[in-house]
Parts: sequence; C-alpha cells; structure tokens
Amino acid sequence: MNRPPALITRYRHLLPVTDATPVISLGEGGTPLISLGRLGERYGVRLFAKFEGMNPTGSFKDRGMTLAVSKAVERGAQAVICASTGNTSASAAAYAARAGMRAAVVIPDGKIASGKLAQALAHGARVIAIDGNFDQALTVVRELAESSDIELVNSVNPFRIAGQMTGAFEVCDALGAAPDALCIPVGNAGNITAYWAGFRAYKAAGTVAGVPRMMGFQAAGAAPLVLGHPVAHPETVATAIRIGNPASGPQALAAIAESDGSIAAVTDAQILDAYHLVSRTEGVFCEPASAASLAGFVMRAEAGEFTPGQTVVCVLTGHGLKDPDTAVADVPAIVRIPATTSAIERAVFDG
Ligand code: AN7
Repeated sequence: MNRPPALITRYRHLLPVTDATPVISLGEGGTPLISLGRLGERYGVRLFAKFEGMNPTGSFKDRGMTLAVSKAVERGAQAVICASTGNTSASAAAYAARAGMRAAVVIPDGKIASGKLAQALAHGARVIAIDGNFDQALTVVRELAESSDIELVNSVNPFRIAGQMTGAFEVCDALGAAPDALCIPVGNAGNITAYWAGFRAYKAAGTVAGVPRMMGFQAAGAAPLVLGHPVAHPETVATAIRIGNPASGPQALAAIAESDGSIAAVTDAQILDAYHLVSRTEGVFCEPASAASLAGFVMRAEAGEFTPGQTVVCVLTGHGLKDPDTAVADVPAIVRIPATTSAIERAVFDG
C-alpha cells in the first residue's frame, strides 16, 4: 500500500524544521476521515471520525513522535524517554528503533493495555514499570531529562505538539473547511492543545475561514479539568486517559475558552457504550479512550447542543487492537458446534 509522504515533508512550511532536520518517518498521518452516517443522521448532523488508529503504531502519537525523534536526532541526543499510559511508549519505541536510538519508557505497572506493552517490547525499548501512576512517572522522567542528555518525548516536548497540529490540518483539508465542532478525548491534554494550535494556524494562513468549538472529554474517574483540581488516584477502563494531573491542562482550558468550547466528563459506561456502538454499527474499531470523544458527542447531541446540519468531527485517537482484553470482555459468546454444514447454517442465523 502506498502511504502519503512523511508528515514532516507534507506540512514542512508549517512545522519547525530546517534542511538540517533528518526525517525519521514511518509513513504517519494521512488517516481517513470516516463518515459516521447512521449516527450522524440520528442527531441531524454531519458526523465524522478522524481515525487515528490507522497511524503506523496505531495511535495519533506518531504525528508528534516523527517530529520529536527527528529533532532529537538533529541535536544529537543519546536516547529518548517518556512516561506513558501506553501509546506514547509504543510510538517512542518504534520511532527510536527507526532512528537507531535507544528508548526507555516508564509505565504504571499493570495499567497499560497489552497491545501497547507488546509494541514497546517488540521494538526493543527498555520498559520500566513503576509502582505508581502516569502522573508520578511523568514527574520522574521530567526530572531525569532536565539533568541528562536524554530527550523527553512526552507532549511537554513542543515538537510533539507541533507535529500533532497536522491532525487539524488533515481534517480541514478533507472537509475543505474547519468543522463546526471537534470532540476529542483529554488525558495529558497535549492533543487538544495541538489541534487548537493547528486550527488557529490554518486560519491565520488563510487556508480556512473559521475554527471549530473544541469539546474535550475526560473519563469521570480521571477528570481533573472538569473538577478544577488534580485527581490523586485516577481510575477508568480507558487506561490511556487514566491521568490525574494533565501537563497541558492550562493550554487545554485556554483552547476551550477561546473556541467557545467545553470540557465534560463521561462515565466508563458511556465510554463502553460508544465503543461498542461505533464498532458494531459503523465498522470502526477504536480503543476505549478514543470512544470518550464519541460518548461525549452523544451526550452533547442528546442535550441539543448541535444545530441541524452542522459538521462534527470525533477524533478516534487509537486502534481497538491496542486493548484486546477490553475488546473481548463484553461481547457475544463464541458459538461452539460440530463441523457440519447444517449446524453452521443454523448458527449463522440463530441468536
Ligand atoms: C488513545 O500514551 O498519555 O490528552 O502516555 O493514548 O494528548 O494526553 C496517551 C493519551 C487519548 C489522550 N487517546 O491524549 C500516553 C498518553 C488515546 C491516548 C489520549 C491518549 P492527550
């Protein structure tokens, strides 16, 4: 399959790169904007999913990681490090391998989805599990990065945010305009910050006329920006956004205020409903954290928040295969029968 050229090449004029910057790429970006026609029709809007699970490592992190690792190579860093709920570690491990560089990833022990752990291990990263949560992991890696020559590739790295602006560029390129609203899951709050920067950059360049309302959604058990204070012990089925003290919280709140947007919490039950809905009725398999954006859309739509005919984009940040345990936790039973034509025919249509 032909993938589009590297993101750094495609959007070079809008990114902080020079001719001296190497391009460490796995063909990231160029993900599909998929019409969710049935669900949109139910609420009278044009609804789309920006399916970031189609990136090389299966999440949106690759957009920022291509730039962060390229810049790390440019400045001669010896290694990259990150704290992660899983996807950042998978992406950092892959891009570091691509660059021929060492990666270390610090994760909350037992709290990252198995697909993500498999990726970090497969790419040869040094995987360090701590007896603590993401917020504690981020605190220690930030300290370490300040006192060493190891490049921090969490979204506090400005190149991560710059690279992730390309998600907003692609949404506008596909629609020929900015959407009216963007629904997005919020964990460490880097992605909502990046999308907002991207939409503003496109408007400033005159590429589009407007910007969307930024609608962020956190899991109810990990909703510091909704509550207005950090959460010491975040908990949610959506382990990717099990974050109690988001590093880019102030930037996220600014994006929401400047865009006339909003931030709200969705429960694990709402997240899982949306997760099953989009996989069963639209054929799009995302991970639970990603479904927070769709759960939020449904909640807002039922409250009458959207005007008929508006264009709404939900960012589905990661692929469903990342978290196979959640995928098989609440699904129809496997049918076990003898290997005969008649038994199989009955099994197809029964139940
Ligand atoms: C699928 O990998 O924080 O608000 O360490 O994996 O930019 O943090 C992942 C976050 C949404 C939240 N959806 O994005 C990590 C990590 C998925 C994610 C988010 C994450 P931010």
